[in-house]
Amino acid sequence: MDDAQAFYKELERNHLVALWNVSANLLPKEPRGRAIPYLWRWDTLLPLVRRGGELAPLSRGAERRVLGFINPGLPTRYGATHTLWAGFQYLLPREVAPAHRHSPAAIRFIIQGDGAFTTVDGDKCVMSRGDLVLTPPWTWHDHGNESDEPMIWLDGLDLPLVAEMEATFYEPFPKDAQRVERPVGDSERRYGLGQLRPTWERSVGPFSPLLNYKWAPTEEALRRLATGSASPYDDVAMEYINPHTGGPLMPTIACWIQLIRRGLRTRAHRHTGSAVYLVFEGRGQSVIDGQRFDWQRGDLFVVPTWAWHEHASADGAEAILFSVHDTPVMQALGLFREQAYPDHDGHQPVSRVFEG
Ligand code: 1HN
Repeated sequence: MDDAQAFYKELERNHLVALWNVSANLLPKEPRGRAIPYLWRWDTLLPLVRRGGELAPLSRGAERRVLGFINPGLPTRYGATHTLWAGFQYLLPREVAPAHRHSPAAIRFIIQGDGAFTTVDGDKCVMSRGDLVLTPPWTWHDHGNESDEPMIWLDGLDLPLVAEMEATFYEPFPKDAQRVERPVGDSERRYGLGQLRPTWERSVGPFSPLLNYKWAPTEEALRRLATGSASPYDDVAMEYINPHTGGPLMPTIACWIQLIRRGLRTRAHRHTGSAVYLVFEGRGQSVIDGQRFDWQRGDLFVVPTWAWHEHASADGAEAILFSVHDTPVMQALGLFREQAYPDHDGHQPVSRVFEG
């Protein structure tokens, strides 16, 4: 063994590294995400969700019937992207998913059904298709289904990020369901119209005090905005806001609702931060890093960090996308960057079509 080899061996034994050997890995020219663009089809998901309903009863220890999306580039991370958990949750008529709380933040976006609820710190939020319900960190939450139909919703959590920060806490509630201690939909009563807020209320932490963003006003806002010009990269895209600040819903999670108008094709851009998209209505396609993903109602796809992406609705059809983003983290840490696709009028050449 020559001197140099002996030196590097000794470094290893002492848990040291020579920066000059690894600096290219530590400082790549630009982010090299391991998460890959991917899509899961509703037609594949629905039968699996239903089989879960037949096979897996809810109990303490198995408190949620959720199929989680695992990014194939990150098989051990339990996330749809490196920062975001996404899953489809299934709740049968008269079932209760027992109350608990945790430090990861969660959102639910209702895909199917009408008449289940989530109680968040004693505030009963009634859920119907298109509603967005928040459970900020460390709030007690249980779900119940008082309707005669199974409910399906998208869960989005900052779980992989919080795990990486080694800040995960969890606690079960002593009973299955919380007592409803306030008028049903209390946060909607106080904040639900969006353009006004009670003068005497102060924000409690950096979380939105509105816990249920109902579909009707969401769609109305989208339709109003759709009558004029919109974003070249996202068309008619709106962010759900914290009524105290006008900022994102939570420090780690932003949510968007987005209309891609009939026959419209956006330009490509890329930015730091990853996102999970649910196709709420319609059909279309996205090109992500040169790969085309054709999608329709109920499909879910992911855009990893720093990936070029552009969206289009199918000929003759509009599309509505709901999405969950980690961009507030990038913004808060001064790491947000954005770049427009420079060539071909802002459109990527398509080199592959996703088959799944
Ligand atoms: C969770 O608590 C819920 O409360 C849903 O409905 C999905 C995924 C990972 C960890 C906790 C819920 C979850 C979760």
